[in-house]
Amino acid sequence: MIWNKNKECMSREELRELQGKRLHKLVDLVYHNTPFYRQKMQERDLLPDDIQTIDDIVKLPFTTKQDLRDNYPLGFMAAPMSEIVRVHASSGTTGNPTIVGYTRRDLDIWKESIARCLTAYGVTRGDIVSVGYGYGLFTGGLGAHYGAEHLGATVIPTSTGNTEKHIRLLRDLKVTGIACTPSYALYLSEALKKQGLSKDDIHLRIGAFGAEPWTENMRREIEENLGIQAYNIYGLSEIMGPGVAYECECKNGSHIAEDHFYPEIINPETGEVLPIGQEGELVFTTLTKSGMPLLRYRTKDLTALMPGTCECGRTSVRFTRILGRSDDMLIIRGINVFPSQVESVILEMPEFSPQYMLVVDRKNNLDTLEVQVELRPDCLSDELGQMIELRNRLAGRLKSVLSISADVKLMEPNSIPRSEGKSKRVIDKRILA
Ligand code: DLL
Repeated sequence: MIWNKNKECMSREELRELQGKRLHKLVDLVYHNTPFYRQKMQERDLLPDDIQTIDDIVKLPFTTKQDLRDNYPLGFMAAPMSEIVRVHASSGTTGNPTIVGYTRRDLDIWKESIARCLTAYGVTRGDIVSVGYGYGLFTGGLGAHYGAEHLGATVIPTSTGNTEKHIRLLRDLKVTGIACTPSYALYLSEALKKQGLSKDDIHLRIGAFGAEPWTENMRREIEENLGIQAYNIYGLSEIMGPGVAYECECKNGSHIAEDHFYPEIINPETGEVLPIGQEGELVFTTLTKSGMPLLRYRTKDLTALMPGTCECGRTSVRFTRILGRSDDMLIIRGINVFPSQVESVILEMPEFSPQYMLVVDRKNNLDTLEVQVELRPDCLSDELGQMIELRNRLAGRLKSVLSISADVKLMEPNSIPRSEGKSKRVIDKRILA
C-alpha cells in the first residue's frame, strides 16, 4: 500500500522539477529570514534568483551541527516564535543541545511523512500501535504518535521504561504494531521469554524500528522472536525527526521522502558530491520546512544512495543501511552520546584527572555504558564511604547531562592505558554484524 501515490511515485523528471521549485522558494525564505544563510550567500555573491533548478544546490553552503550550536538557541528559526508551535531538542556535544522548532505546517508534513512510512510497512487504521520511543524532547515518541494517529490507527503512547506494563498492554489490548528502537524490541522479546511467554501470546504483526543502527541479523531475530515483519525508519531531529526515510515491503534500502528532503552524498573530507552508489556522508536540504529550514545539513551518517528503481512502485531514491558515522557520536539505548559530553562532566570535578574510557556493551539486548575515570593521586582514599559518594556524584552528573545512566568505575592514577597519538576514549564491544 502507498499513502501518497502522487508524491511517492512521481516520475523522476517531475520530481526534479518540483525539487527545483521548492529549493528556489526555500532559498528565498532563508535569505530573508536566517541571518546565517544570508551572510553565507553574500560571501558567495549569491542571490536567491541564482538558484533555479535542483542542480544549483551545489552552489549553496553546507550547514553543520557546530553551526547550529554556535547559533543556539533560536538562531536558525526562519519563522517568528508566534508561528512556532512545537519545539524538540537533540543532544549537543557539550553543553548546548540543538533546539528545533516546527510551524503548524511542519507538523502537518511530519505526520504525513510518518503515515507514508507506516503505510509502506502495511499498517492500516485497523491496527493498534504501541509507541515505545521516548516521549519528550526526543522526536521519536511524539513524531511516531502523531503520524500513527494521522493514519487513523489506534495509538498507545507507551513510551520507554516500563517493560512489564508494556507487555501487559500488548496482550490485553491486542496490540498489532510497535514502534521502538530495534534493541528495545529484542529486549522486549527477552522479557517475554522470562515471563514464560512467546510470540504466540501476543498479537504483534508489524514493527517500525530506528533511531540507532541495526543489522539484518537483528531483523531476523526480532522477526522470529516477536512473530512480526520488522522495518527500518530513519530520521534526525535537525531535519524533522523519524520519517525522513523508510523501508517498503521489499526491505531493500530505505526510501527518502525526496519531495521534502533532498539528499546528497558527499566525501566527508572534501565536501565533494559523490555519484549515486558511492559511499559517503549523507546531507539533507529541507525543501518544505518553514520553522527551521536547513540547507545541505551534514548528518555525519555514512551510507550510499542506491541506483535503480524499487519493485514497490515508489520512485524515490533509497539508501543502504547506515554504515557508521563520520564523527564520534555513539548511540546508546537510542540516545546520542558524544564522548566530549562525558569529558566535560569529568573536567568539572577536581577529584578526577582527564583520563577516562567509555566502555559500551550490549547485555541481554540492552546497551550498557561504563565510564572508567582516573582519580587524582591526592584524591585517592581508603575510606569507602568517601569513594562511594564521589562515584555517585559523578554518576548523577552524567545522568543529568547524558539522559542515560552510566556505571561509573573509579580507577587508580595511571591505570587507564595511554595511547601514542590520537587518544582512544571508547571501546565499543557491541558487535553489529
Ligand atoms: O533518532 C529520530 C528517530 C526517532 C529516527 C525514531 C527513527 C526513529 P536523533 O536523536 O536526532 O533523531 O538522532 C539522529 O540517529 O543521524 C543516525 O545516526 C541515527 N539513526 C536514526 N535512525 C536510524 C536508523 C532520531 N534507522 C541519528 N538507522 C541519525 C541507523 C539511525 N541510524
